[in-house]
Amino acid sequence: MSATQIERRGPVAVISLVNPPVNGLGSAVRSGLEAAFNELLSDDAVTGIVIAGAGRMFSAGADIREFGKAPPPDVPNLPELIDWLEESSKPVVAAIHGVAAGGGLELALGCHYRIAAPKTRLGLPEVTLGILPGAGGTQRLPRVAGVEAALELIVSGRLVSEREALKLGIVDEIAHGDPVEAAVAKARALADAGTPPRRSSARDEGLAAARSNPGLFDEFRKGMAKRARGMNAPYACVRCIEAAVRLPFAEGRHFEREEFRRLVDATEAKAMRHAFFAEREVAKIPDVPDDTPTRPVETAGVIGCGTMGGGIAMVFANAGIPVTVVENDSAALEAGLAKIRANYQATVDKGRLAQDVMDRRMALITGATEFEAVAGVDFVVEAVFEEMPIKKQVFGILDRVCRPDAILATNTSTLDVDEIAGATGRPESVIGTHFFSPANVMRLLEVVRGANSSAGTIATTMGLSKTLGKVGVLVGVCDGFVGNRMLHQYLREAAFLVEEGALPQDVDRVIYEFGFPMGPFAMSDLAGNDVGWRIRRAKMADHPSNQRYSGTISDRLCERGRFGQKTGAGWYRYEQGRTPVPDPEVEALIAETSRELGIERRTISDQEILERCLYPLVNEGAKILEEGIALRAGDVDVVWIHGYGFPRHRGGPMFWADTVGLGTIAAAMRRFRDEHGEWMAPALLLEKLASENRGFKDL
Ligand code: TC6
Repeated sequence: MSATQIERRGPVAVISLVNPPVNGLGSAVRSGLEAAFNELLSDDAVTGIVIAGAGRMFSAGADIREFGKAPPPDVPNLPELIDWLEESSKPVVAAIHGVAAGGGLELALGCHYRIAAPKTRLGLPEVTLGILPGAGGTQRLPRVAGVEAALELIVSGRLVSEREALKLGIVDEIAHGDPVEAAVAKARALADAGTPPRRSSARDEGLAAARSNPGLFDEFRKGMAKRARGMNAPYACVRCIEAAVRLPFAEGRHFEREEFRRLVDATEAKAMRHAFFAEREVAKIPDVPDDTPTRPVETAGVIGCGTMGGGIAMVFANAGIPVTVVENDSAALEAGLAKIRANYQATVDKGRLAQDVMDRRMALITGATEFEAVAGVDFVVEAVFEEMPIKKQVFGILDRVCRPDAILATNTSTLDVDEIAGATGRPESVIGTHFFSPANVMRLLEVVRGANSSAGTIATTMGLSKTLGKVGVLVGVCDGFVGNRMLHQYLREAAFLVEEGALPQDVDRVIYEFGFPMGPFAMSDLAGNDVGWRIRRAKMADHPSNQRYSGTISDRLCERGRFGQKTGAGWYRYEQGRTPVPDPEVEALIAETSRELGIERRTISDQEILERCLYPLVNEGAKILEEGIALRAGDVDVVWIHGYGFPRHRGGPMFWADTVGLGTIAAAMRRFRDEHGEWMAPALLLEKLASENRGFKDL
């Protein structure tokens, strides 16, 4: 089937893009458009043209899979096609439904008039792929919607609703019936009236305000500096919009093209493309085919209404799934429900949630103090204390009271899912769902596959994660699963660096500059240092006496009540809210501890900080792949991007490791092992790939 189709409706021709699932504007579509324009622009019987998308949407833009590959000969590029279309003397109308993103919206901006269906999302998200709207988007959008709106939309990559697009002038009309029919009628009316085509490239009104406000761009750059640190694409977007104001259209388009070319093959764009595809690949599980029968999840239960349980209940309610929360007694239940209400209320107060939406969500949450209340639900998540005997007891009860086909999930972050499943007579229906805190905010969900979890249980849980708006990543059973197991390496080395000579603020600065939202010490202060303290004390007996202990300073901080932000002091002091302030008392404690441990403090370079924190983390990722705990290197990357703030523009730890070179990392790990101890020994997989000159991407 051709990638474009032409249908004549009287004197108006409708060109449909036909490239499922998202009508990506790949070479076949572009060839089809070229042939269609050739045919229709020279056909005197055609007085107007409509461009529409077949299937679910108008178009999700350029075919991302084609980036980095040479296009086949004789296929026109998208910017040229759009310019050609815009030049048409016949009216061209876009009939937009579903999504018009990236090149899809750029194509529509090349049309003379745009009609959108209700529930359409439009935008230029190229920046999220490390590139810019290189098919005229940075030149046409500011002319159509104004410079300030264009800056905000292009630099954030945000998609807007058709209503917001109408307000911004991006679409001209919202269709209440079939958008194609409305577009055909419009094209016909424009042709009949002989209205000259209104070309976005020739519009000037959107640029006028910026011309009289030359400081606008510097101001905008200042505002985005924090969010865009370490990235090139957002700045290139701004430069192009600046060029739109400064230069005639054709020169601006040329400028945009050059900037686009520089970005598209750079590591930043490759990393973000990798992240885009890895986020979608996580849903594919080799031994759980797409057609595995799943069971519908229409009702849910959550056992435990503490911080995690309450957050998980909100996740279900936010997705419109009625959820019953069970607590031990009515006091705990009331406290848990009150916390949920307060959480929603805070969002309403910030203007980010409508009161009636909050009310509807609260109405979906029912409290109970008896397990029987979840007897009829489809999916139960247990979120009680992290202690095996309690978990086993809860699962024993759930097994007894819940319907035989219900799925029983545990939110454990450290315990053995198989042992928990063993407390039931239905281990095939037991699975781990490791939510990250705050559960209603964090997008990552580690779905922990037990030895006996059935394909149906896995498929249902992975499908549910999508319904819940989460990125579900399937992982195997081991201590800490994927994320926390790797985190342990990172936190341990950060602590050692401080014992050896760095200060918390040095380590945090290096990690922040690398692109994480915060460094390990600021993060520990946010999460609460007492959490790790409790775990360390519980595991103290297991700590090998010949292995260096990383908790000394943190233990001492906790002994002084320095639990972090919540006590106003931790690794830092917190005088005004959440801003960490380096504390001489902590520095004295650190110096004293180093002395006691017999460590002579030394100057530690930023490069060493980065390598010591991140290479062992990558090394653990290699072990995780070796053991089959994660299915693919990309899955590990998705865990770290969505659960721990690993900078997306670096593609996740495994992708980043490939860009550093596995030979370099393996050599550094060998050196660390020799200097520090066996725990730093390179993983076999890392050594193997390095010796073969391959990367994780080649697995
Ligand atoms: C651009 O336009 C640059 C222009 C300048 C040029 C000079 N290309 O996300 P889903 C695949 S850059 C290729 O699950 P949804 C996706 O991998 C582009 N493939 O669907 C998946 O494949 P799988 C700017 C694409 O309904 C399948 O389609 N545009 C593309 O949840 C379904 O995708 C964007 O950044 C693509 N452009 O969400 C928009 N898009 O089944 C990117 C999707 O083999 N796309 N696929 O795994 C999206 O944000 C979303 O796909 C969506 C639909 C919101 C359009």
